[in-house]
This record gives sequence, structure tokens and C-alpha cells, in this order.
Amino acid sequence: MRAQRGRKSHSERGVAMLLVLVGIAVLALVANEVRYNSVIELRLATNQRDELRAHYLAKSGISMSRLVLRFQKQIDSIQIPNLGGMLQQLMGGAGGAGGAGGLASLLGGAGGAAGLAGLLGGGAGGAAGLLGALGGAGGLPGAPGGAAAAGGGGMSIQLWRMAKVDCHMLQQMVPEFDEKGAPIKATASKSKKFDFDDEMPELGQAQAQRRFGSFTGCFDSVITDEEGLINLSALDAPQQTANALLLRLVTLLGDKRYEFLFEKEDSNRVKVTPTEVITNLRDWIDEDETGSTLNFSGSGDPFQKGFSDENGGYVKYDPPYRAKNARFDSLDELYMVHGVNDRFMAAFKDKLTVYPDVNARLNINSEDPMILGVAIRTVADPLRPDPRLADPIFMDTLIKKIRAARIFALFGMSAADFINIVAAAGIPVNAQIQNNVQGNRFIGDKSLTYRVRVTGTAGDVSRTITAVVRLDDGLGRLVYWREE
Ligand SMILES: [Ca+2]
Repeated sequence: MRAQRGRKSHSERGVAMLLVLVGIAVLALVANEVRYNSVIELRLATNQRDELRAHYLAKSGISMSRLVLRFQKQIDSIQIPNLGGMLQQLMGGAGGAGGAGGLASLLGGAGGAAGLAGLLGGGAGGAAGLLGALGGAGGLPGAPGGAAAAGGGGMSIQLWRMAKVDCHMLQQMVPEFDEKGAPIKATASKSKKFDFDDEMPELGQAQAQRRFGSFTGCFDSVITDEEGLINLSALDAPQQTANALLLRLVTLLGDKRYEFLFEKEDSNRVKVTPTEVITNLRDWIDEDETGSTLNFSGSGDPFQKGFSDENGGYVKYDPPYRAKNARFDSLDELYMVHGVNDRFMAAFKDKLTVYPDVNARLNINSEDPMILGVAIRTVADPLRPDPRLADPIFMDTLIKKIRAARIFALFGMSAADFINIVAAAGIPVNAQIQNNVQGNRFIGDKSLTYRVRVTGTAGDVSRTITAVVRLDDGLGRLVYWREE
């Protein structure tokens, strides 16, 4: 008995130790779990905070860009006094019209560029440019700013290309100083993720020191011109505009470089020709329910009423749907059109647009050589077709000549100079355009529709907003908005 009790108490003494050990282990687990949870929560909260910051930074970028575009519209609307006389003088000095004349007028414009420095400001920084433009746009045409613009009559000022709209620009415009009076440097990104411990005690103090316009993080804005693209909303435009659009689409989609896109069936087992896609695009927005046919004669409506059912392609899909019979609301809507697939969009989505006005003219200040080629064909006389327009080497040379004539990419060239260069290359120009460069319906050198894409970044989070703005007398009308 004694021996038995002794053995028992001996084993009981071990149980207490075991219990303590298990208890400590459990507590450690719980503590670890709690710590883990709070780390996760902290991280979630930090991310949420950064998401919010990034979102509003992107929104700020959109607003800043809209401001720049508003100045652009004001600059565009400045009446340049005695432009015709100026041009004639410059052309006369160069010994007549033609390519050299056109170029000389551009170079003459470069002389005026010194005056444009007033617009850009001495530093030519983004903010300085914008602020300078404020003064320039506000000035009277008779003021030095206006006179400088007259000297540069051969060019248009593309403020939206010059001004780099990003957080650095904003920080220049709204300078911040610390308590010693030294400017606070921008903190573009914060790599520390768990900085709450350092930050919390000072948070209130830091917030109290914040001034108007201060922020953590950064944004970067990219503005592009939508009217330098082929405008699909003109598919149901009046005859002349629609005819020009048909020519542009045939030129673009029919280009030999894109032949491979139409050679194979896509994942929906659809195989179409370029002309079928053009017809389907038109049928998507036109009011009737019959398939259109194309009229390439150049006279009469380019889209004729056919007899087929325009929904023939759509009823085969699962689920089936019908053509919209209204204009496109966004570029992504093109995916709905029979024959438009990923490969099509990959090739053409940065050459097509649906946002500008039906009567918007193709802006010849495009950077895209394909679009410049399309613009050259637009101004060429359809009654006297030049075989060299189909020669890629000739076209490349001409496109290079046009791009070289722009001197600085920041200054756009005028429609008149564009036509002069095309004419100087020996291509017969459509008399309708040449006789009325200002009022022609086909090409222009100013735009009213722009796409703004802004990425806001805070911490590790970035948010992108894409907006399309159509300029009016105010800050412009938003015709597209997408947050990613
Ligand atoms: Ca239709």
C-alpha cells in the first residue's frame, strides 16, 4: 500500500508541471493568434487608408487635367489677329507656296516661339507652364502674349502635351514649408508598412500641421487626344462625313499589315472580312433592322440599305442578342459587334474612338503614323487618285516629312500646313478641303475631346481612373468614367 501511494504521489507531482506547460503553450498560442489578428487588421486598415488616398489622388489628377484642358480651350479660342496677312508674308519671303513655303511658315512660327516662352514661363516646368498659360490665356489679343501667338500662326499650342500633370506639379503650385521654413520634399512612396507605432502619437500633430494641398502619395496623369483617332460615332453621320469615315476605316482595316487578323476563325468561330466588320459596326448603331451594304462610288450615301437581317450573326451566340440600334456609349461596346474580337481590339483599340461629336474632324496632330497615313488619304482628291498613296515607302517618307515639320511635338501644326506638305509631295488635294481649310469637314488641328488616365498611388496601393472629357464653356462634360 505505502509503496503504491508513494508511486502515485510521485506521478502526481509531474501532472502540475505538465498542466503549467500546457497552460503556457495554450496562452502563447492565444497571444500569438491575437497578435497575428491585430497585424492583419492593421494591415487591412493601412490598405484601406491607402486605397482611399489613391482613389482621391487619382480623382485630383482628373480634376487637375480638366483644368489644363480648360486652359487649352481658352488658348484655342484666342483670335489671332491678321493671320492671313502674316502667313502670306512668311510664304512670300520663302518664295511662294508649296512644301518649302509651308515649312518656312512653320519656321517663322519658331521665331514666334520665343514669345511663346511667355506662355511657358521661364522655367518651362509643368506648373510654371500652367500658371504662365493662365496669364497668357487671360491676356488681351493685343497684349504681348497675343502678339507672340500671332507670330506662331503656323502652329497651335498644345498645352495638354506640354503640361505634365502629376503630383509634383501640384506640389510646385502649392508649396509646403516645415516649421523652420524649409520646403517639405514630396514623399512619393512609403515603403514602411507597419509604421502605425511611430506614426500614431504624432498623427494628431502631423495633421494639425497640414496645409491646403498637402497629401501623401502621388498621382500621374496621361492626357490623349480622342479626335486624333478614327471616330466611329460618325457611322450614321450625313453623307459627306460618313463617306470620309468609310474611307478611313477601309484604309485602316484593309492595311496589309493587319491582313492576318481576318484570316482565321476566332474563338466564337466567326471569320469576317474588313468590309463585313465595317458593315456590322454601322448596323449596330443604325436604326433599321436590315444589313447595310457599302457604296464605294464616292457619290450618294456610303451605307445603302440591304435586304439581309442585320441580327443574323447575333442569334447564333449563346445567349443571343440583337444589334443596339443606337450609338456606342464606350469603346468596350465594340466587343458586342459581330466580328470584333480580342485580336481586333488589340490591333485597333488605340486607333478608334466613339466619344467625339459626330461632326468632329480628324486632328492631324496625331503621333500615330497609321493615323497620319489615314489623314493624308482623307485630304487626297478622290477624283484624281494618286497610285503612290498605295506605296508604303512613299507614304512613310511623306509621314516622316510631316512629323519633321512639327519642329517640336509640343506645338501642333495647322491644317493648312499639313495640306501644303501633302500638296508639295505632288498628291492632288481635294479641292473642297484646299479651298476652305478653316471650314472643311474632314481634318482639323484642334480638338475638343480628350481622354485622361490618372493613376493615384499611396503606399503599395494604386488606383486608376480613366475619363473622357468633351470640352464646353465650363470644365467640360464627362462622357466616360471608369475606375480600376
Ligand atoms: Ca441596325
